[in-house]
Amino acid sequence: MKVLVPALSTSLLLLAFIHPATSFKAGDFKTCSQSGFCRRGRALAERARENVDNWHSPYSVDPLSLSLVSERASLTARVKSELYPDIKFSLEVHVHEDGVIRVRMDEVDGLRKRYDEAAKWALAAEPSISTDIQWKVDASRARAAFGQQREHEVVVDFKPLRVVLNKNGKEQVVINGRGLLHMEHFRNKTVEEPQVETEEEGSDTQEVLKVNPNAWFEGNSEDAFWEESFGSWTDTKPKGPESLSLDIDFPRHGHVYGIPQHATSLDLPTTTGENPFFEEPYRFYNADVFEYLASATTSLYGSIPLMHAHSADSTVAIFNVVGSEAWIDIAHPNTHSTSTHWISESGILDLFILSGPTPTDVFRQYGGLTGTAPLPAHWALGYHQCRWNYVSSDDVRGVQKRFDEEDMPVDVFWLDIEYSTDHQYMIWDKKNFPDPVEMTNDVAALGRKMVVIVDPHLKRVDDYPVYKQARDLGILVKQKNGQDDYEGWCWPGSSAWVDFFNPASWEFWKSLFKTTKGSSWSWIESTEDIHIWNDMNEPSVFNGPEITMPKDLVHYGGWEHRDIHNINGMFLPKVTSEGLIARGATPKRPFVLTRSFFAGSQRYSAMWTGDNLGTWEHMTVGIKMVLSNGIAGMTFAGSDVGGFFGNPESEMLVRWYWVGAFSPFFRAHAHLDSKRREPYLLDEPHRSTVRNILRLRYSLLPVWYTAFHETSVTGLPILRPHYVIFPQDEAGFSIDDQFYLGSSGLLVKPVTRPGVTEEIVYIPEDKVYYDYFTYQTYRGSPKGKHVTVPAELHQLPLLVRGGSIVPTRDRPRRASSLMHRDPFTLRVALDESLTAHGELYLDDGVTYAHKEGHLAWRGFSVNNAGAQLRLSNVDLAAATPRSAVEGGAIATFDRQNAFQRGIESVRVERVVVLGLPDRPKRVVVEGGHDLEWEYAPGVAAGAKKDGVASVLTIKNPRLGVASDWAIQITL
Ligand code: NBV
Repeated sequence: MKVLVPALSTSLLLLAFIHPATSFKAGDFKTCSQSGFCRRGRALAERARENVDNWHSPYSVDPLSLSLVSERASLTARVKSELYPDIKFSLEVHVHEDGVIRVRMDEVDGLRKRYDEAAKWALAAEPSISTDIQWKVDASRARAAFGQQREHEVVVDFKPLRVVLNKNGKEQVVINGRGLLHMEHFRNKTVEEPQVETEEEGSDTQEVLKVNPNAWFEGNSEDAFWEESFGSWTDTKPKGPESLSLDIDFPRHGHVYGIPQHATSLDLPTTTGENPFFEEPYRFYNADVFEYLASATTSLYGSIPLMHAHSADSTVAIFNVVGSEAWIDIAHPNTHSTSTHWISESGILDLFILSGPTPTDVFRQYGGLTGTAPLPAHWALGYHQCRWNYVSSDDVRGVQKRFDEEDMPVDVFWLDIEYSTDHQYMIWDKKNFPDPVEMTNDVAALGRKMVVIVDPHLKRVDDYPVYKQARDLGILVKQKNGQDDYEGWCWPGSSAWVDFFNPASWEFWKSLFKTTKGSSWSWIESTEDIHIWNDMNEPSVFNGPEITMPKDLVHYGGWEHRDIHNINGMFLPKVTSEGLIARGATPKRPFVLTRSFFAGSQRYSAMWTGDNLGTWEHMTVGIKMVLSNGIAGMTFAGSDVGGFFGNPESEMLVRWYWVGAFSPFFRAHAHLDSKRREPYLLDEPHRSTVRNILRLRYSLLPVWYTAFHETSVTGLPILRPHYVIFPQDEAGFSIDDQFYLGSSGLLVKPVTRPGVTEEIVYIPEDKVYYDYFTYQTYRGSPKGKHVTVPAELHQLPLLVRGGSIVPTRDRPRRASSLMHRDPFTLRVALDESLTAHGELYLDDGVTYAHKEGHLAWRGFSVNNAGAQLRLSNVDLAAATPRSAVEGGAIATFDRQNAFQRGIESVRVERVVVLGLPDRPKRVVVEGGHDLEWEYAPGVAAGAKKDGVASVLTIKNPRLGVASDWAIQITL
């Protein structure tokens, strides 16, 4: 193995001299008070608070303008502001078939147009507006009831304008209830000089300052209307003020979650009100934050404006589709209600109210709007080994060799930016990577893949074909004059960026990934085993304000960067993944990892939490961030194992592997300056522990894949926080350090502190749970219970919920692709009534044949018929074909599909039944032979006391994993 230094020197130099930050600097990014529109928004809220008795919203609906669209639950109306009687606003309220309400408001016939395309990019499809819901209108309001029992009702109050979601007559979501709605209208810059009038009174001459009559609402100054400076930067604001302030309250919900990405707890802490936890509002402004803080409301790399509001009675959500910079204040007027204030810089109001009423309903509704994460390639769920950088093709080969020598499973090797010549992505640095295709083939020969980085900044040199073509096509982001290409500074030096809002860029970008020669340049020095990592797509611009693009740059359609900043990052992975799908003769599932994202990004890519630090705090908050991203759709998520920056000591690294093994996306990564820390470099016993962790991940791949299948259909997150599974258990509402893995029944509590030997796990229900490794039982209680579980470094608190059946593949393999024909073990964790249920989803893991029904989806159940337990394996795909794939495309399911035929010989090799009350008398295959088994007596599922559970092991029952059968256990 050669260890090369030369390729790194450029980046080290750039890092030292160009990257603007050397550690997190608060001054690099704006606070609310440094951002004009946020300042104005917060000041408005402050005036309302100070003037609460006289405060009213100046906005009202003109009842005469009301129009109801026949046959559709749509209402449109004119809205007026008493502040500016000549300015017109439009309002639309639609009720969708699935219990979602859409509220849109825009300025009509204004001097300019507000950006109105955020939803176009976020939504997977245009929602269906209900046709069987009627609006009822009287002089003061319009209302429409919906839901199975018409228990929900949306009310539009006319004066002042309020939109309310009621359930059983009680307010759940109130928009503009506190009168903070303010859509700043477009105006001309001719600022009136403050006028001074001279009045004669008696003999004295008095000077009276004419007070702005709207000052009670708007304030008296035109604060940062037309220009704003930050550091050495000046943001020219050619459109003037156009921000939107909006209060959204949840009078019956004491907990709010979501609005990723921020490094905070899942249950979002307050930013205003009495004793706010944070002083700054949550900020959305996708940013490359160097060494971000482990607890802060500052922006990070992605923005998803989805917020869940939760109580023991119901869950609702709001999805405020805004693509510009935005800030959100949260307060709890009391323990059972939440007030929020959203302040965004530009764009129309386009707000979805998701009526729930359960978390599962909210996930279905949000998945219906923005789509679900599609089923990924199976290999993408394996272990990914990354570092900045593996410096040569021989380095890659050497790392692969070491994994194999140490019998450590791994699926993917990654290449960071140094594989490229002068950071011209897709152009190999031939000195160090002389044989990229052969290198990839050497990796692929052992059943593995490569992921290679492609950043969005293009080196501005004519001999870089990607740049040259983009420039010649005229698809680069433009300067504020709208004509000239924008030039910024990034890894390659002087750089340009493709404007992916321009449809002409899409085919161009997609065609780059063709591995065969065509009419234009494409990456022929790559193979279909290479997948893509998109970094720096916030976009990161080293010499730009807040390390990104100036807001007054111009994108396709004449929109300013300000309007679309938070959406921008979503396009690179979108178009890249489409390119990967299209590159071969047979479409294959792409893997793209993105750092920046917006609502809907889950349709195209996995994400990771960026440049975390190798600290316990970052390990801890990474789990919370993955949970939070997951509830907002970005469920294929993880954080860098080991921490990007720093050199974690062995204990921390091992704990981080436990965390990673229970993250949907499992990748170790390290900064250029860090010491090599591949797991085979660890000393014993840590090396063996990590080997076992990796093997555990691989043996649980059937569980992960089944969970990904479920998420692709339902939108439920892979990692499920407590409130999602136990929505009525108040004690679980703030828990974000333990979680369930899909519907598998596995409950995980990773250890994220040093020196721990045991950990307290919360069991939220009156059920028996089993230690996954030792079969020790832990009984909950109706009110929930904390139990102490061993958690030394080689151990993980991993419990199986009684009533679950967990399918695993326990043969250690060096890569997941070698497991496809491996037999299964079923771990049956009986509940007190001696029943259990589990699922297993399988398909080829690579192509889209599953969408044509080439799949196996099995349901395992134990039913208790008195003296006999019956473990059955049934076909769920045949029973509910429409739920078998994302989008419900399969109408009838062919049990003889090619995939099923291909796995006819794949067996269940072992069944382990935990918690039987007694040694069985007989174990037989229904209608067939006696089975070989052994029994270790122990604690029964229904026993009062805890101990090691009884274990029945059925050996090699020789039953097909995808065929119908039943095993009878006679007690
Ligand atoms: O491409 C280099 C790194 C990458 O390793 C990391 O994962 C990204 O988050 N990249 C950021 C740019 C440099 C950061 C200092």
